[in-house]
Amino acid sequence: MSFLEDVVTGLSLPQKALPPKYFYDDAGSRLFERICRLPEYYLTRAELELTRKHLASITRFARKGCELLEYGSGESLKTRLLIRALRPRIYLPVDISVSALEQAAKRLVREFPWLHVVPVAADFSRSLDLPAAQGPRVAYFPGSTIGNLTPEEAHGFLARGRAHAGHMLIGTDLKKDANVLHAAYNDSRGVTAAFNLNLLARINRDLGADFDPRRFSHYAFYNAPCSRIEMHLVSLREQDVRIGAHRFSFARGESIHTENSYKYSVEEFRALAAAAGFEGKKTWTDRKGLFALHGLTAT
Ligand code: AVI
Repeated sequence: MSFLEDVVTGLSLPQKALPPKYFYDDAGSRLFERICRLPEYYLTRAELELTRKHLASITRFARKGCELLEYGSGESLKTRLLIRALRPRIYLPVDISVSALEQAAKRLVREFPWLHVVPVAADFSRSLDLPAAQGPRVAYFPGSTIGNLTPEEAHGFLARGRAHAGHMLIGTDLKKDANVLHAAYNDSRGVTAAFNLNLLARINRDLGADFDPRRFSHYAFYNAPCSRIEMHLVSLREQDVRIGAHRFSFARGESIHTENSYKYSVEEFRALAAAAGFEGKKTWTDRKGLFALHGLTAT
């Protein structure tokens, strides 16, 4: 489906919704980088800390000289740590954005001249066409990005991944005090709010819509029964918005659901992985028990 089709379909639902993958235009990607450095957004730091701390054990699990597949363009510090430790035979970053892939690949080759990078431009939420593996392949999916999928989508992603890799390293955010979660998605500097509202600016620019972002506000809360942070954009008044030939009416207080961010206990994520054909062999966590990296093996 095209961006327009996704937007029109999402805004026609009884609970209006937009797919979170559209957050990441240039401005959105920059805002996300700022989120990762915020004091309240513990996820990135906790995952980096646990990767540093357990690098030797992670390397033993993934095995030196493996083929390393990464869902994402491989821009992160964690990826560099893994590449240095694993010395993969080949590194396959998978990303929708060709320019992000090219830039990341160039930087990586500059830093690791011995590295054989094979970028794959594709949407990893669908099936992937990958070069055949020549040896053991490990798929790396850091950052709790799997938490932005519903558990059903995460199951589908893992089950499809079985065809690509016998081992997986998956980062998931752990369940914790709802106040800590609330602060991480309602930062005091308003960067997460800007990230959420940028979606409307992108729809205006790319689809010629007439959203007034000042008439919407960022709203994020922890939905405990569903174990997820929900992000919404709430209409501050009754209003109509045009997108090309389409018109959407908003009641005052009505929201667009823009993102879910699921939080899993170690046992819950292992059960999800088991149902998709992977055994949870290892779980590494940071000192404070905020974040987990799972080492999975296909059964
Ligand atoms: C990319 N993803 C794991 C982030 C998360 O925490 O769910 C996206 C994000 N949304 C708001 N802040 C960060």
